Amino acid sequence: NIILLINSALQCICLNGCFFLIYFLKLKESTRNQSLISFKSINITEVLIALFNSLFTAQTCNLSVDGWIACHGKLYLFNSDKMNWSSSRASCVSKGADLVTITSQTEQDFLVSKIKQTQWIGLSDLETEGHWVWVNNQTLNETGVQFWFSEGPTEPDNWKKQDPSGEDCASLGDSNGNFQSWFDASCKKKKKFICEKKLLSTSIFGNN
Ligand SMILES: *[C@@H]1O[C@H](CO)[C@@H](O)[C@H](O)[C@H]1NC(C)=O
Ligand SMILES: *[C@@H]1O[C@H](CO)[C@@H](O)[C@H](O)[C@H]1NC(C)=O
Ligand SMILES: *[C@@H]1O[C@H](CO)[C@@H](O)[C@H](O)[C@H]1NC(C)=O
Ligand SMILES: *[C@@H]1O[C@H](CO)[C@@H](O)[C@H](O)[C@H]1NC(C)=O
Ligand SMILES: *[C@@H]1O[C@H](CO)[C@@H](O)[C@H](O)[C@H]1NC(C)=O
Ligand SMILES: [Ca+2]
Ligand SMILES: [Ca+2]
Repeated sequence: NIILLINSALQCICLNGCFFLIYFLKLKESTRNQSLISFKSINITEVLIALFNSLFTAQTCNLSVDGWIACHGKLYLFNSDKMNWSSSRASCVSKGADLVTITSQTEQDFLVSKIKQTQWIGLSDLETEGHWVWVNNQTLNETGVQFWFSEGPTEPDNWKKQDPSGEDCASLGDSNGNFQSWFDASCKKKKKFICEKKLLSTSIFGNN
């Protein structure tokens, strides 16, 4: 895990215009000039913080860590296996993650830019029909953003023609190429899915 992290940090440094190299060169230069900063004063904690900051603030959001894409302090995995919603969630959990929660326009735009097919997200109304809850138990009111399909027949519609038990799981995109919006679908359907985990909690302080 640490090696992956260092790898991604190095990748990040390069993509960020080698700010770090500059940082070190400046440091060396100032040592030569006998300024206040001496080589002794390098604080490894601060160096690490700077590394991770550069990883977080990466604007490209396409830095890959062992298949996971780093973006604003989170890691996303776009799974190409197709599973039903609960198996998709279990697969994410087995990787120390969970299905993705979408909590901002920025996050929605990032995910939309990455997909070419419908994907399960971590939103369902399995417990109470019509009451949509994220896998972290946050409601749509709490997160303050929602991107249900609203052109033509609006979603969620709990459509019962295919599955009489209705539609209790949410996907980003449908099979008709509407990747900008959310749709409710039968939880039994097999779809690709997106996992999400926090970068810091798993990589630095993590249990694995
Ligand atoms: C290194 O930097 C951290 C964060 O700024 C600080 O808490 C810590 O005391 C510093 N350590 C040393 C040895 O200066
Ligand atoms: C990252 O994404 C940007 C725009 O989406 C693209 O121009 C760039 O080539 C990508 N970089 C890598 C390393 O994939
Ligand atoms: C969400 O709620 C369920 C049941 O109420 C609980 O088992 C679970 O631990 C909660 N999850 C989180 C992330 O709080
Ligand atoms: C969300 O907020 C709206 C408007 O404030 C309210 O009518 C609705 O009952 C709330 N829904 C939930 C699930 O709390
Ligand atoms: C999801 O798929 C798993 C594995 O194939 C199966 O055991 C489970 O019953 C399915 N659940 C639903 C709701 O379709
Ligand atoms: Ca439903
Ligand atoms: Ca629907």
